Amino acid sequence: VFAQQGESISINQVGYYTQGPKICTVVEKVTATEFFIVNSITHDTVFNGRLSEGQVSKHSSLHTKTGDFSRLQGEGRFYVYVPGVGNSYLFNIGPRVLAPAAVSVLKGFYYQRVSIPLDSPFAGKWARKAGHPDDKVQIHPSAASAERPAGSTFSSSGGWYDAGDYNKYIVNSGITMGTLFNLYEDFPFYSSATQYNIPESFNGIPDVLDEAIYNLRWMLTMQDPNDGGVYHKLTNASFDGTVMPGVTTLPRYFVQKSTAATLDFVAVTAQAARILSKYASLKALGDSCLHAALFAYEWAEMHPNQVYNQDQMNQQYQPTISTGAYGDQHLEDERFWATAELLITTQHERYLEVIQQQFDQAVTIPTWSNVRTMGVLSILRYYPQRFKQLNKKFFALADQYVSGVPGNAFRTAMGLSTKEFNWGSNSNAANQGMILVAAYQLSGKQAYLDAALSNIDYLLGRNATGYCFVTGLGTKSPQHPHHRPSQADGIDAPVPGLLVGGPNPGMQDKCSYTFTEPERAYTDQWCSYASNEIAINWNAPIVYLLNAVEALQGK
Ligand code: 9MR
Repeated sequence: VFAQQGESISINQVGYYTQGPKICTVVEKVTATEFFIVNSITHDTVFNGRLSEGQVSKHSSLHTKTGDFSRLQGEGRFYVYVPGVGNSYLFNIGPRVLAPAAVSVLKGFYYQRVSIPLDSPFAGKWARKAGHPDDKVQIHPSAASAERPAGSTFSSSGGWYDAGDYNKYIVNSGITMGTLFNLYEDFPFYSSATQYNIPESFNGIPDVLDEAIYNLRWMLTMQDPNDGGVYHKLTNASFDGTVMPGVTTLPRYFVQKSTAATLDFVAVTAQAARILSKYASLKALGDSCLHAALFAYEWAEMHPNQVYNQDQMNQQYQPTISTGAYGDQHLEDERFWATAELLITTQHERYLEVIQQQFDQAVTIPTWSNVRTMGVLSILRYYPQRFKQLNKKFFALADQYVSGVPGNAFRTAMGLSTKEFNWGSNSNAANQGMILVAAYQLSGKQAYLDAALSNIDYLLGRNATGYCFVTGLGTKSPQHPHHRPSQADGIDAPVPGLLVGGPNPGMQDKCSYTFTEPERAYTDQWCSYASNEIAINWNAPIVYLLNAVEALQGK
């Protein structure tokens, strides 16, 4: 009876807040009408409840029933028992139940650091040598200028590896940094009080900023000091093999400048400038960030439409580059975000003219290619009442997410539309959570926070795959992420604290998937870069979300 089974009952495998909503999902066509919550140590049945009517999920053929045990407020470790089905995995109930998970996902960034060794006091068994030094990066012919001819080399050390590969992409760094900075700006007190055991802990600066600064210093080196433009990426010509960081010594290149990268860079450095200036020891860096932002903005004004088109570039220049493109034809959203951050940091109202034109556009989920909502979030943070139209558009999106929860087979905001199940779908769930937290902060309405928590439940196991999608957390989590260090390090457990991409019916990697329906198209295999890779822009919103809800518990 007490055997652990798990598979047919989906739960948040980490845990539920004592005072929060608590839901489990039976993922099977069952006749059972009741469920029980059992204490895993005493085996006392501490709660019994009725299962909902069965339903078929919108995004697969799965039949589900829902059990709501929100009224159970005891603390401890429990499992769900459903007669005729079995037991769920174990989960906790407690007041700060997500704190370790919140720490773990931020620590995930530390493990992505490129040019310094990860020492065992911080990295534990995943300690490793420094990765790519990137001290002699070549100007690719596509990026050549009179001052910086092709083949000339410059240092561009540090930063985070983007994902399971070993390249560094400004566009994707942009949204990632903005998201981490948002955590700091929304919860400065919590951020200052929370430590993650990184080398800079105890230096008087919040760890989340220390971590972000490691990447910020790299980003600054991606700006051409001669004209202010920013290189789109720093990359190998083609992806490295499955080796540890720092093993390969193939040439690394700065490729052509792009408007998207430059505007993302503006947004990040402008936001950094106002944050860092609060700390005496960071004031100098903050000043440099502001200068860099203004210089980059000038470049972007002079080059409003320099799209990064890798295929076109490859027809013109050698060596051809086959790594992640992060190409983006639509630059109005980058312009909006960059200008919004400049407005807030400098208070120059002339920036307002640029962004005001977009205030009545629909607010959408942030992605690396559409960062407009990053600007919206910052504006709402600093001017919560000033632009009514923008508020209206913002809440329209948050309300949509809330309204989707009751009908969803897993009672999550994730899954309003099947389109959300795309490459990196888990970042959609996390970014929706970030929007919902902001809606809660602005309105004080509990429904937004509850919906945000529902997406945490989704990411940590209450979903159609039964996986807790963060490495190292829960009972059943990815063991074979498409993450070169995890695959090459000879350690069984993958590097912890990393959110995998998640269900993606596109299945572009051509791995063999057991299930192919939108919400189930996930496979825990190394080959699956389209569903099982990790990436900094996916980790950042779960860092935001888990830390935000922890911060709100303390209130
Ligand atoms: O996250 C990116 C996704 O939106 C794209 O559809 C996909 C294909 O272009 O690329 C993803 O980003 C990858 C990047 O190109 C290279 N590093 C790994 C990233 C995550 O898979």
